Amino acid sequence: MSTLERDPREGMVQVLDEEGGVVGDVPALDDDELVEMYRNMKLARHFDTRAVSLQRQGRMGTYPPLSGQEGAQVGSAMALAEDDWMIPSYREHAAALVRGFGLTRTLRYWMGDERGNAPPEDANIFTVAVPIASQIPHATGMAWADKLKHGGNPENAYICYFGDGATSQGDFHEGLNFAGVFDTPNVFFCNNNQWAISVPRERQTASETLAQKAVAYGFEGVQVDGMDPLAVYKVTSEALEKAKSPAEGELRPTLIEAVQYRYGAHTTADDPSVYREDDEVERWKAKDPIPRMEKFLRNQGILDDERVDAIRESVEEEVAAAIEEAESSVRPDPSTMFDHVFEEMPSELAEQAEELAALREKYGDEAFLEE
Ligand SMILES: Cc1ncc(C[n+]2csc(CCOP(=O)(O)OP(=O)(O)O)c2C)c(N)n1
Ligand SMILES: [Mg+2]
Repeated sequence: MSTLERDPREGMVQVLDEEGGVVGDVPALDDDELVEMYRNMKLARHFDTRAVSLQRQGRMGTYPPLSGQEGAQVGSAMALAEDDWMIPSYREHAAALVRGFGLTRTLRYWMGDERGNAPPEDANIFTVAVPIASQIPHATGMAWADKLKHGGNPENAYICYFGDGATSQGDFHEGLNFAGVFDTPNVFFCNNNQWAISVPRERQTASETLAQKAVAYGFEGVQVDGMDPLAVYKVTSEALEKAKSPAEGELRPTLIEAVQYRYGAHTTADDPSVYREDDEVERWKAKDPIPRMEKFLRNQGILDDERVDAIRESVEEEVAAAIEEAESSVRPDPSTMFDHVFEEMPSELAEQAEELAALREKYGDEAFLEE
């Protein structure tokens, strides 16, 4: 039986327990792919630590940390076929790097450089979405377009990421409702990290699970341990497969609720110590996806001290190179901030652009720089 055919209130799908022991069916990945999964999570964790530190040093404007969420992001992104599409929120740097949206781009974006918001031509990934849940109807629309273009048989699947807080937005309802009615090839991937800034999961909805919201839209909803990358990979693979080739009588869309935790602040502009207790964070750290995967790989004889050290070193080098590249590129001209908002610039924005140009002319750019 597929892991999707369960009651969405039945509990989380798991493959690894918190000690890295096997408690479910291990998905069919070869040793190299398993090591790649581990390395991607290590890369994301190290990147995250460095990015927070860059922001604290004034080398980056703001940044939304992802530590704790690597298992959900890497496990799901690795399940995508090359031509499938990823529609992210603003915290999916780890999923994005798996999709070919490199770390340098992510750094540039959070350094205020719009060039960092341009996906590479050959990577099927959409731009970062900051307005909560706005990407969900976009993802449904993209999937529906694929279906219409191919005579009712869509070629690709469309995975859309959003948070627990996003499930309270109208766009969530509209996107999922439409997907059910038009039977679009979507995977709705909810990163339930327990908090929407300072609003806890239990203040978000009286529903027992977020996964069960799928029942009302007529398709499957499943809860997965989001800190178990193998369980996430397995559930996401099945959902992507169903999106493209459903069985007779089955609807294409799935809602996945990946239960996990954000260890850090919502963004570097937030202070979580005012709304949550440290022991809550410590309790979730005991479920950390990285040591869990490492123990599993060591038990299987796939990783040893030497390989672990080599991975750590290569990850550190890769992140250092991305930072070097992002910081060494010429900073964009401030006037470009008006360029990519609308196809045709509305008059208020044109006025603001002119005002900025006049001020620069009058005082010189030096006057705008901080000491
Ligand atoms: C439409 C909209 N309303 C409010 C905000 C401000 N805001 C930014 S992030 C956030 C919380 C989102 O929480 P969640 O969906 O759980 O995602 P997470 O940040 O935890 O990944 C809010 C309210 C916004 N960006 N967009
Ligand atoms: Mg959240």
